[in-house]
Amino acid sequence: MRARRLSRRFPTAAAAVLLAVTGCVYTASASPTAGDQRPNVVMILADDLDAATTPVWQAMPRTAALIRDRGVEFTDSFAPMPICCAARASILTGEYGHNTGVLTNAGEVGGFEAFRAGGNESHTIATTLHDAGYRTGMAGKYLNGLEHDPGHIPPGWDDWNAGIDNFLYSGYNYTLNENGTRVKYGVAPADYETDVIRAKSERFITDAAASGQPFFWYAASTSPHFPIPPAPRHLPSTQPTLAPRSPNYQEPDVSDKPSWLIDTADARAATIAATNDIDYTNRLGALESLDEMVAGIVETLERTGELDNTYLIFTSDNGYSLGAHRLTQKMAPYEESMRVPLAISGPGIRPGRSDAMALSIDLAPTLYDWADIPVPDRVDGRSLTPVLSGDTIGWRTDFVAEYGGNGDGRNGIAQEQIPGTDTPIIYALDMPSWSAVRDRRYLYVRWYERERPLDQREYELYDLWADPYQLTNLIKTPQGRAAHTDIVTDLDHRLGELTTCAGRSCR
Ligand SMILES: [Ca+2]
Ligand SMILES: [Ca+2]
Repeated sequence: MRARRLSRRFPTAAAAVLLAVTGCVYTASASPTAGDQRPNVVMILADDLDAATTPVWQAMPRTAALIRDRGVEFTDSFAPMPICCAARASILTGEYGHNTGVLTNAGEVGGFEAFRAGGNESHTIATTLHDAGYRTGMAGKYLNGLEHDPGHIPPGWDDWNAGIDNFLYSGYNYTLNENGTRVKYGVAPADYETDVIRAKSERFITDAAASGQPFFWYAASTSPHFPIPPAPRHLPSTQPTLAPRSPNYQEPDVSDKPSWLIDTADARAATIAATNDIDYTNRLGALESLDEMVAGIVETLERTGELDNTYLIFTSDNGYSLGAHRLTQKMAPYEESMRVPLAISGPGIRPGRSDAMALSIDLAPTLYDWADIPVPDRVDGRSLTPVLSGDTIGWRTDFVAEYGGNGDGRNGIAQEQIPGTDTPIIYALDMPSWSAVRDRRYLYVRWYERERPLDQREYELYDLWADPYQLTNLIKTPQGRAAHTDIVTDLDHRLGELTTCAGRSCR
């Protein structure tokens, strides 16, 4: 298998010699055998855990020690579709939102139903690995909107434990579809969501290890997504903590921002003042059980003798704004929404850090590479395996990011109730749709993609070298636009290319 992986990277005489010497070429098979030595994969997905403001590794010291320090930490990892459902759709398929058709959580370009209607369920990481002989399983959050068809079990999953109502976000009182049986959890400490997912993770790994079949496990707690509280055992130690006051916290001058943000800035600032620090405190507390879950998973892999043959991924579906630019939640093209933690450890990976641009669409092809499955043409992402071994030659230097907005003509100032809560009623402010291109130096955003004709869009340009906190949109004024004509022309052209890319043309 090692030889095969090398051969993909060095399709030369050297690989042929290696193959001749080892005689080891793995052929993917739909009928697993006890001698199947392909590596296992465990992917642990946090929900709304940003990498820009929250000190993730300090908050999760076990995860830092057990995955990050044993593997590669990606310091420039991004969620190009920075909202739960769109992000998860891209993780499951390795495709950008314009190709999955899922650009937000609900509506015609969002949610589980858009994902299924677009035919995506026939080619996910689950179907691909399952068809290649892997035992596959998941527990936790699948895609927003699954509650509309709670009995549905997507193809490819051997062990299915998905939340089928929005109580999952509260950590209690939720129902899981456990392989066709609806199991309601209550409000006892033992019902706490992250702990239940931990137990299911440990059971799956134990059973799969005993079977000798290579496995893929997807642990998807909603922690630290609002409003999940800390586990009961962590409540006493969860002390009120102020969210970090980054230079863009409650950005005083938003006159450079698009009109929807200017129009709602006061209401947004008031919301942040009322909720942000409480939210941050809860998030830190909730991360403790997530950190313990990671430790439990690694211990189980060690106990079953599988750790040395298992790749571990820790990341988040999207980032989160803790008051940056007067924004809560995610969905924005700014750093807080798009930057996610990513650490990967496993066989052959030497500890280190990488500033290569890693995207959530890269996870699926990386898994396929590990499992010796050819990456399908339709996949937009790139396998991270060269980067994981230190080879970044020819790696991407830009990507497209996309958000579908609420899409109902409300011009981005609509309010929605946060799922999983009844009292108090807390509202989150949505925003219009956008497309953006992000390269090493610039962020270029086109707003109102679905709400307005092209000649009425609004634009932003940030020079991240000079303005890492995105405080000054360089093209808000006519003078600014005149001074940046060339770079805008280039970035606008690139945006046009990437918003219509597919498969190889995205890579
Ligand atoms: Ca999320
Ligand atoms: Ca500003």
